[in-house]
Amino acid sequence: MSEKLLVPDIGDFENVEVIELLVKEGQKIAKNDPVVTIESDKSSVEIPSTLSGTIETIKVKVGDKVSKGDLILNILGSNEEYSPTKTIPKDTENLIKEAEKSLEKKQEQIIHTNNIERKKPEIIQVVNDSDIDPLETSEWLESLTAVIEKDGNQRAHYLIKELINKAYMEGANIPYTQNTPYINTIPVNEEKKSNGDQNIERRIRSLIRWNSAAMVVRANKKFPELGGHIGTFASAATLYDVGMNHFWRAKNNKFGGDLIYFQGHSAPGMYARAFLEGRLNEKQLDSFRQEVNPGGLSSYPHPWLMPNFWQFPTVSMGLGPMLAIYQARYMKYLINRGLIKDEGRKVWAFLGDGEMDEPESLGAIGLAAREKLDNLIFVINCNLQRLDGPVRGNGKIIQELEGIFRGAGWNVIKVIWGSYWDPLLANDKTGHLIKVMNETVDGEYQAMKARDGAYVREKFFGKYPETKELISSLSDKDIWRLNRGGHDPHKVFAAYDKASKNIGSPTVVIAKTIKGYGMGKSGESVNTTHQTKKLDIDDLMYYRDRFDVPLTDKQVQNIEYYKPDQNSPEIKYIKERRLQLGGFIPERTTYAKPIKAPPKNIFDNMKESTGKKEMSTTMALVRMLTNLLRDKNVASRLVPIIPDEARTFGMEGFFQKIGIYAHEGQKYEPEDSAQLSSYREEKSGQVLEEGINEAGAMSSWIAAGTSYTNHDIEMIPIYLFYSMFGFQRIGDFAWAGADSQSRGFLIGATAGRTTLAGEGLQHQDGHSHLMASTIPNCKSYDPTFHYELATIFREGLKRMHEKKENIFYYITTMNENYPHPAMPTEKSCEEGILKGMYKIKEFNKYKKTKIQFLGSGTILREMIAGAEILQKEYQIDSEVWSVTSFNELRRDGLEVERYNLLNPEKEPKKSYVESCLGKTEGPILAASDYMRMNSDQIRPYINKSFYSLGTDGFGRSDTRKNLRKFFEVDKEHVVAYGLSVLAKEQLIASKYAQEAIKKYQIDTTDNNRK
Ligand SMILES: Cc1ncc(C[n+]2csc(CCOP(=O)(O)OP(=O)(O)O)c2C)c(N)n1
Ligand SMILES: [Mg+2]
Repeated sequence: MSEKLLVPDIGDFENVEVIELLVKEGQKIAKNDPVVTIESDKSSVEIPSTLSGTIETIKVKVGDKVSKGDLILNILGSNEEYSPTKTIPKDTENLIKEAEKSLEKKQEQIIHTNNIERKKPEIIQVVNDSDIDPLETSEWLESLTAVIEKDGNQRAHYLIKELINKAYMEGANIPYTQNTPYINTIPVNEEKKSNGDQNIERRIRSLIRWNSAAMVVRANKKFPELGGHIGTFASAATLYDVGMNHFWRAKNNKFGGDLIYFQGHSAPGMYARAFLEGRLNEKQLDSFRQEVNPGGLSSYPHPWLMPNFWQFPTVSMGLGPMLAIYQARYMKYLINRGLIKDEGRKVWAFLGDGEMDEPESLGAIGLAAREKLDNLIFVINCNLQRLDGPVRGNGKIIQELEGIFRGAGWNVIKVIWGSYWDPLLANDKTGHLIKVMNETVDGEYQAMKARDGAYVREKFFGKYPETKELISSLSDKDIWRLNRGGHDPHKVFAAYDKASKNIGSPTVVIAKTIKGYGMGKSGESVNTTHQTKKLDIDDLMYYRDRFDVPLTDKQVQNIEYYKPDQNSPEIKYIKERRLQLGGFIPERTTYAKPIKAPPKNIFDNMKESTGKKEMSTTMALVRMLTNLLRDKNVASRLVPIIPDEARTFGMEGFFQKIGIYAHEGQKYEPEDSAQLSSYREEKSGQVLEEGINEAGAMSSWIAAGTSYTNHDIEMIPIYLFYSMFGFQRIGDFAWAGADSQSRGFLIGATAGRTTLAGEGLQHQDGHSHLMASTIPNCKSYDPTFHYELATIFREGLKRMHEKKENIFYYITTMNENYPHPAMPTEKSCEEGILKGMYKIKEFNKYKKTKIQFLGSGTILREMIAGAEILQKEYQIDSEVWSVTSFNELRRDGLEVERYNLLNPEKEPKKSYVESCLGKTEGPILAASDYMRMNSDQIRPYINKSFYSLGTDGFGRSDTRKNLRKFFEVDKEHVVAYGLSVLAKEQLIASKYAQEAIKKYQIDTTDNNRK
């Protein structure tokens, strides 16, 4: 039976152009196969078939304008199929009225229920399954009522709080409150015991401690400028060791591996362990922070510099927490999309308590809870100190963090006190010990650990007679031994065990430690601990004795490393543990298969002229992405990432086509469900719609861009953002992404200082390319025409995802609509586009005077228009060059210049710029929609007079025309400046320039464009 396929509801658009027919008459198609692509002035979208069958007749052709309800084609389908004509609500008005009526009814009901007279509250006998003694319950409730009546709510609140605290201390599962007392979350009787050999683990830990400190001290003895940290790892050694010995599973051919974000400046500890494991040798340890010669160890975790070792750059504080959250989320995304198996892998992130002050550190914790990231564990090392002093001198960072994380919906595990405190807490019958613990602020806790047992006896236990009494039988030494939770392997083990078994929410382990633990007077718990990188002999002796490191005095004096024999129980143990856990950590490997780049002709439609049809490069990009989604190798690997701007960029068609990732699917019917671009959320959705969160979007981009190593699957992230809110906002993440060797595309959309017209100062980007140029492995391009964009994009896919080059692309696209010419047929054009410039037009009529124009982005069109005027009105010839990347041209220039200077006797090489412009006639005038510095970059590589125009200064809102006039990058300025340049070069009389300046009413005063 013949059915009609009509244009569905396409939102607010009418008369939308058909730009592609994706099917032929006689062709068999399945339901949901796209049949045509339509394009409004803002976006293009495919219309899917609503039934399967054979296409009978196609009723539209490319170029037709269609609106909702128009007939697209007839299809011969079966009767059972859903008829497309039925997909459009016939009588929307009636539907709305019906819906409104039913709402009215509901409201009436609500009002009615509200009118029901409320009874006075009375004590209700609780009768349910969990109440084993209702009588007792009612007695408790009666007592409470009596308290409220007699002493008021405050008193009742106090009593409830005391009851909860008491229940908590007895190990009861208490209801949610923001804060719990200042004691461990896991009661002693619920602590899971480690089956590790504690003695041997302590010995191993001591050696790691020693070697890690020795590495820093030796480096600084040789070169005091190198720096490094001892105190941080000293405080965190147990936190790492327990993970390494018992929890963190490495990647191997059977398992994908847990992902560990190490705290940046604890790196020496990781090297020291790798030394014992036999992965690093003494020579390498001695090259700590000396990376210029091969084999040196990076100061901090830098995958770029140690590509087989480090996985995640973390030392710029605040990035690690966000990257870890989005990594965990991305892992679930890959699982939910069926791209990797769910193997119960975890993401662990180690953070400093000072680091938690970075807005980024806490900025995404809500997302982690919302998305139920139970594959994520934060460990916050609360040594109560940062660089200058206490993290919270007058407060309690652990309690503060507990409240914040608990409030956000995290599972919080506090590890405050070590096992030596257990008997004291058990004997604290009056609750005074907990009272002192709660009352003491971090500044005091820190000061106590910088002193001794006698001080603690007086200042801490001395506060109340009850607490004084509690420790009366303990010596000062015993008191000093009362350890903090983060230094007690039993407590840490129990916490990690619980954390890794938690289901339904992310976990944060908040561990209390001592900064510079074991460093004694040289740097334990003192404000200067963070900076301590030199230890004198006495300090080293103390450190050795403190941890029983088996070194002689002489060896200590030489600051020797200590590594037991290969067959020693320690080395055997450490290796055996890692073998059990699947291999070494950290380690960076990749087994991802390349993605075959799409065929060369995939973007062929971008090589043809658009005729009179106008479109923006942003639209061209969206068209290209639509094409890519039809390529079977690429389609599933694309990860479109958008921070709430899909509609701005005309990408809303993607919502329906590939869905928005939502870990719980879509629990509601979207308001626009009848429309073609309906907001469709799905568990296996492909688009990462990040909301207004550029840092989060960038974190997702990095997670996807490093999929090839962290998940052994090559993915193609493409993050589209408002170009002004790109590098400027997330520059540090971009740097970390580069360090991580992320592969993918960053698209600075609505780019250009004068191209984004009305939005004004904070929106108009005139410098993102300069920022991009600061990142060594970032290739940035500012294309004007669709074929340039297509050439660059395909090359990017090939280089990054097929050839696996560790580079990434930054491409600006614009929102200005204009016609696009056909791609020039010269073979050199493609090479030129990729290298950074090619000749796009030549005006050669008069053969008298010539000028070279170099234009980039939309300003290239102003230059072409200016060149036309110059020929027509002034008989001046010109050559116009499209510069797709001043950054790439500069990089080439730098390399060639260096070669020529260092090879003075060899035939000099030519920079690409010189090979293009060396033999041309006339001076050069370059312009872009960015600051002059953008085009000025290539000035040194041209042996000719060079002038540039650009958009220096603050942007402001106005029309494109006015803005280009104001910033002096419109065609009139191109003409006037062009003439002036020629006059200055004495190629024409200056009166022509003067006349043009007058004619175009160019402001010659200092108009102060700031
Ligand atoms: C964004 C950023 N700002 C500043 C620093 C310099 N810095 C390195 S460590 C540190 C103090 C860290 O304190 P904390 O997070 O408590 O770590 P701890 O060493 O105490 O474990 C600072 C300020 C940095 N690495 N990154
Ligand atoms: Mg700290």
